[in-house]
Amino acid sequence: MTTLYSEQHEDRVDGPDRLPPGQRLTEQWPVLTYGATPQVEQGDFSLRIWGEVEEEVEFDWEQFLALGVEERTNDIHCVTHWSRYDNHWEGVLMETLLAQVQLKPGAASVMFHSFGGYTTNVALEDLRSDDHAMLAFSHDGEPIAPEHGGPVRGVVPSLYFWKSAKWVNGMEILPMDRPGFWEMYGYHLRGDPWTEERYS
Ligand SMILES: Nc1nc2c(c(=O)[nH]1)N[C@H]1C(S)=C(S)[C@@H](COP(=O)(O)O)O[C@H]1N2
Ligand SMILES: [Mo]
Repeated sequence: MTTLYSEQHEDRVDGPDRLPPGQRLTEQWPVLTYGATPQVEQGDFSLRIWGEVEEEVEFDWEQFLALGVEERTNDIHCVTHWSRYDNHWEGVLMETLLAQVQLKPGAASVMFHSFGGYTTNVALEDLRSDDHAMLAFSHDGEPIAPEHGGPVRGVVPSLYFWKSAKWVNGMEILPMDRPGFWEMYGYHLRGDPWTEERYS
């Protein structure tokens, strides 16, 4: 009985349905930042959405929260082979954010911009088909720590975690995918963990 239970348990936790190929589970939450951690207070926060939109918009902290807060629990998969299960996030869904602008007909992709200069691109189709994608301000019941991207970070759990920009302050709508920071250094333009789109 004991053996059977633990086999089932392992299967549930580590099974191929849940852990993408080439990944290992960690209970820790590693910090992966290129460069220094920008110190961003809630009062410094603003989010601008611009580019292929009829009219650009900008939200401060209060306005951002007033758009509507949702909760999601999901797994994150870093291209450096660690995965972490059951991250509980609170934030504003991408769907809600994108509904704040009228996209021009040619809109195809979003470049996330961060305090400190980091960028990463995600196709609109991938953002829209991920109903967990959001800009989050809390993780496992706590405000997101500065080293993990607080006050506000992207969470796009259907793609490798480098697509989840920390310290987000802008979403630039593009007519086509353009490589962001890591993508320019050879990371994949899309980054699907299930088909191991690690590098291009
Ligand atoms: N602004 C910014 N966002 C970033 C990064 C970064 O260096 N700067 N690193 C990316 C990478 S490579 C990963 S794996 C995750 C790591 O997030 P964590 O440090 O919270 O684990 O953030 C992503 N978002
Ligand atoms: Mo990463």
